[in-house]
Amino acid sequence: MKDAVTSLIRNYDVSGRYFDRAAMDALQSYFKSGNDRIAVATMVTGNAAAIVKTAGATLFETVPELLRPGGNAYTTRRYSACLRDMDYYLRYASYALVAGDTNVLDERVLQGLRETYNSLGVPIGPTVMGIQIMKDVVKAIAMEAGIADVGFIDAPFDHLARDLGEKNL
Ligand SMILES: CCC1=C(C)/C(=C/C2=NC(=C\c3[nH]c(/C=C4\NC(=O)[C@H](C)[C@H]4CC)c(C)c3CCC(=O)O)/C(CCC(=O)O)=C2C)NC1=O
Repeated sequence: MKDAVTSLIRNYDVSGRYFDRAAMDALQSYFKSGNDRIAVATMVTGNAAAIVKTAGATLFETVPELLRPGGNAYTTRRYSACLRDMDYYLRYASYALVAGDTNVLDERVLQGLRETYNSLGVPIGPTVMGIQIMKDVVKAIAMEAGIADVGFIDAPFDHLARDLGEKNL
């Protein structure tokens, strides 16, 4: 598992280079955003159930077929599995936010996921939509809490969405 610092070290070590200006800038930007990253992770931890619930409600409002007979989230078991998956995405996104790196998502979440989803008929489009909705909810909470630049929150959610979405094409 990698984070912003170990990724950078690895990249420079591969070619036997000392850290240069670009590396120092990257490190500085990571450490400068450190307090905000931890603050957002704390907010996610404290509001995880509510975030998943809100995002799930919005998703099912937008794509009501999911909950109808024939829909993939139809039946209590599959509905719960869907919300559980959203909770996985949120929790791992909070790890990636703190790490400043999306590697944890590749290793712990995305590996083999598309195959599993395809074999169970879990639709990718609405899953990606659910991830994007959670991103918006987390950003709104962070903005409300006074975090000036919430742009760094995009990365883990976009990584999940992109990886799931693209590979399905
Ligand atoms: C931590 C890493 C990790 C992930 C990501 C994960 C996902 C995951 N989601 C699954 C199922 C599922 N996932 C969904 C999700 C949805 N259905 C929809 O219509 C919605 C679009 C969507 C919710 C947003 C559903 C309904 C199932 C059950 C499908 C079935 O059994 O028929 C399964 C199959 C096994 C099971 O049911 O538990 C896995 C492995 N498991 C993991 O360990």
